Amino acid sequence: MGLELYLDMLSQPCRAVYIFAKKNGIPFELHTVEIFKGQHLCKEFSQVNSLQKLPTLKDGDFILTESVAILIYLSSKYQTEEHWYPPELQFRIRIHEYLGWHADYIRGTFGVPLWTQVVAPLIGVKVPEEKVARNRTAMDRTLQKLEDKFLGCKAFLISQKVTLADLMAFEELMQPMALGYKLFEERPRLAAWHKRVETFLGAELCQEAHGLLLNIMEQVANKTFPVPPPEFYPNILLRISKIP
Ligand SMILES: N[C@@H](CCC(=O)N[C@@H](CS)C(=O)NCC(=O)O)C(=O)O
Repeated sequence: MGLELYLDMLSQPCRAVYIFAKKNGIPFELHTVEIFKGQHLCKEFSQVNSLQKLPTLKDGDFILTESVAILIYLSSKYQTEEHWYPPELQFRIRIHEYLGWHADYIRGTFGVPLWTQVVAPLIGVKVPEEKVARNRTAMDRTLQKLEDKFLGCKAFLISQKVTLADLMAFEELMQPMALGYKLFEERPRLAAWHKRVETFLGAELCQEAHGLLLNIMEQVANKTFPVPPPEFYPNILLRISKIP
């Protein structure tokens, strides 16, 4: 059995893995696991990944979780172009510096609007306005740091070429953008960076990867977005309760 990827295209790290594999011509079998239908909690998927998280990679008997580990595994195993994960120590370590910061500040912040605007209302929960406003402020502050500290005057976050850091950031920012958030209105440098990443990845691949997410508001309006099953409510409520 070849490479298998368990993904939900509504998830930022899943899309990063999907785009990376597609862009680099890595063949894989896709298993779609729909989180909002609670499919990641079912017995079949739990036997693959007892952590019940996506993305998950299966390569023969080898099972791997965590998007960053998966991206590094794929880049090493398939010897993708060096710019993604450059061998030079100081570039490589800058990617990890970024990804550490990303885990603390980007992840968990830019994913919040999907929970407050889409998932919470679906299960009849109203997230207090002050939390929504606080999240918007946190996004603005984080974008400022992304622009000043990481992007600076370079073409991409780490160097003049695309790396795993750009891909992870790009996908995370897609989440609120798909819900209509204008992230770059007063940030021309970040806007230009975003355009460069999109151009590098290619419009067709971006459309393919973002299709589900970009349709989300339509799905909600048409009531075709899956209403999570009750057994998934405790996870959802826990996630929502963690919004600062
Ligand atoms: N640090 C992990 C995060 C994985 C993660 O949180 N995945 C989410 C989807 S974005 C998930 O599986 N959520 C299901 C749940 O927590 O119940 C990574 O980057 O892979």
